[in-house]
Amino acid sequence: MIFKTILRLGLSVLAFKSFGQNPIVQTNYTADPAPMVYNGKVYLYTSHDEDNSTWFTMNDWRLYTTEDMVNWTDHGAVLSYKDFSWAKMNAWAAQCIERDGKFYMYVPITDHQGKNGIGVAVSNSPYGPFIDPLGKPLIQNSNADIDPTVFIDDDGQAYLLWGNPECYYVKLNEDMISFNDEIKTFPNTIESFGKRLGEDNSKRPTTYEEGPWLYKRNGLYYLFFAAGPISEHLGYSTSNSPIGPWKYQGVVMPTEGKSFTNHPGVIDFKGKTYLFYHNGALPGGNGFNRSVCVDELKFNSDGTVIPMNMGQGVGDALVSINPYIKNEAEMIAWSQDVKSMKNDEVGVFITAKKNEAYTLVKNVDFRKDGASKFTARLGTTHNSSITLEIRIDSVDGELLGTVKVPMTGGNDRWALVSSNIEKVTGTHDLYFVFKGNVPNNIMYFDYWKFSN
Ligand code: FUB
Repeated sequence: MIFKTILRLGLSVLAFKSFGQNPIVQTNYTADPAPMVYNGKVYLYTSHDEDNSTWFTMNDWRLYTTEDMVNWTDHGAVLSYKDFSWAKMNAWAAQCIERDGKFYMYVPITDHQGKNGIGVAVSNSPYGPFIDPLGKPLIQNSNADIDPTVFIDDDGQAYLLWGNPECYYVKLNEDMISFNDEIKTFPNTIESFGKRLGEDNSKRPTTYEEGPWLYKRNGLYYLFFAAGPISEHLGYSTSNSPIGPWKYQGVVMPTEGKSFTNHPGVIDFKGKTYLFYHNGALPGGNGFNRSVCVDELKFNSDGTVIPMNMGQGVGDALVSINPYIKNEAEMIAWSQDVKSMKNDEVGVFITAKKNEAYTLVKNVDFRKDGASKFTARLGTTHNSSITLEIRIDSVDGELLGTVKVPMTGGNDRWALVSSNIEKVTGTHDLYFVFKGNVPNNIMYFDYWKFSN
């Protein structure tokens, strides 16, 4: 008993100092990260590569949220190109911004005539529903109308920037869905965006390629972008104004990670700056099956960026998880062989695809009093022995309890199951391990909660 307590104490200390986990979403392929900070939370909007894509097959935009930068809750698709009456396809890189309690999502899509354009959809909540107020593109300037980034300066002026192979910009009106100003292009000079190397650069003289992201720090404006040649790296330029003139500053992140595109998104959150990007690092990953990652972005004292490589992700959670409230099964720090899905019955839930699939929730604080009971909403279509194991600190760590999953018959039918467990106190990483000797779709899992 004493040995067990010492072991647990040691493991619970280890749980505080842990390694990060990139890519941050494993339950779907995600790309083109667009993080937004609102009311103490990060809202991460992503585009979505459909499974087994061999081209940019992308139909909707998904949302993930976190308060601790480690456990990400999946809210499923919050907008689709189908929500725009004029759109035919291509839900590519988007960005959402808040103004006066409303949320504006700028999206590139292709219309029924095959022309690209940038639409806007508006919601009263960051979770949607988002509605297209215009019924037509906000911007239809050229076929280069992709990859919008939106930024509101301290004086209240909003700017929309976008484009490949040039970067366009326009000042938005206060309503965020119209503009009076002329659309302009940043001069595509070597001084602004750096000399493009290694290929015929007569058409694309600079490194600027696509995916602009406007960001301000200590009065200096940064334009991060995906840069060429060929397989993309991330570069950046700076200016004293959000509309240039820009001065090229160099590479932020070199080309790496099994995807020929990359795409930056930068935010400040709880005292640190984070760079979101994508690669092809998940199993089955490549240039059309991409995954969003995040690492801390650091600066020199003169404001220049310290170049970085794709990293491990954020290691230490910024706050702990409270196990005594209803927690969604789709709040995940890491997972294996799990897919997230959504239906009208329960919203977003997860499906364990294979025997020994698991999810990890980091930094769960059971406090001094501890927990001795576990409750979860579950289901399976199999009537053989399907179980959910509750373990701490590693996937084969101490077993707190095993729950038998009742056969409910489908993911539209669920059972609430409670079970006594070994008492657990203190802070731990929590693993849910799904077991069953059936070929696929072992079980469904909607939410969980501990009690004492
Ligand atoms: O995701 C489709 C396209 O790939 C985006 O628009 C580009 O930024 C690149 O990431």
